[in-house]
Amino acid sequence: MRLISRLAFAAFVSTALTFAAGTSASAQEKQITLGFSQVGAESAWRTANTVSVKSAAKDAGINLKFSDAQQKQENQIRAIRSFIAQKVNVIAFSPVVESGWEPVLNEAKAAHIPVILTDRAVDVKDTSLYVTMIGSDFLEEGRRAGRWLEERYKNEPGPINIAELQGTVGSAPANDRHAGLMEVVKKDPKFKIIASQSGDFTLAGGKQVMEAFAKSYGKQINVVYAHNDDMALGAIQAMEEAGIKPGKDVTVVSFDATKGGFEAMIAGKINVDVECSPLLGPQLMSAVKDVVAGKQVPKRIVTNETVFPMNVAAQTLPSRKY
Ligand code: GYE
Repeated sequence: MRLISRLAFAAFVSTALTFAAGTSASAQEKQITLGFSQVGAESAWRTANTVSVKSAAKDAGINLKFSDAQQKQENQIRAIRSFIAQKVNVIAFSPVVESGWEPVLNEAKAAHIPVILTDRAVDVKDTSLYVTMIGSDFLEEGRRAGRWLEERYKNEPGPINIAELQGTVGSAPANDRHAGLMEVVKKDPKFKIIASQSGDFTLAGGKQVMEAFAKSYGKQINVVYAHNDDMALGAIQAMEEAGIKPGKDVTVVSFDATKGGFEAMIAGKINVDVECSPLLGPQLMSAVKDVVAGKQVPKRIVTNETVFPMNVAAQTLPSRKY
């Protein structure tokens, strides 16, 4: 009896060990490697996006190779080529600008590595060069801001002079946030864009451009239309230094709705913040898994977003996640 049970126990242990070894080996074989090329670290939005991608990869058990392009397209192209050489399973990237991607995307296609776009779009004729695009509808964001301005100034004769702080030249959010605003305001000639320049989505850039705008146009400016919160915060500093009261003398419209943007709304310095969510990591990881499993994914996955006028800022800030 004793001998039999000892033998049975030994057999059980050895089966269990073989089984455990077997599963861990196959789990390792199956681990997905994702190469991700990030734009840079230009804004609070971007920092939150990076955290979201890294933590979602960890949660999903995906091996992430992360590369920061410091806002330069050539660095992104180099990173993508290196991901191809490393034979990663999937490549994802947030393209700094819209144009110029065909050659490297064709290289990925030739290597049979699927590409997922996150956050920003590319301008390519052959849309089979990427599997899906996950991110916001920047054109709609621009229209939302435009509609808010229409409503805000509906009882004023104008002219309403707008100074625009654009994001990175050639980037999808800069192109589309500009186009969305134009769609709405060009219907009403009282709205005039009197100045427009890029502050590259950074606080320092926004401040510098606003200093120049304040010098050239001073009190003529009715609205500052900043393509993101960081530039709006920089512009606020420049206005205050120039003796202009942001939020009062000048209506400040911004995008992203980061905590910094909310704090400025609570302080009465940003009048409206159009939301743009950077928390794309979980959606990206589930798309990566689906693509590797050969499942069909939608060509466009749009983030759900809203608009926050300054009067809801105080009650909303505690629930903000970025
Ligand atoms: O609005 C800005 C960031 O591509 C949506 O990039 C993103 C933009 C975001 O630098 O803050």
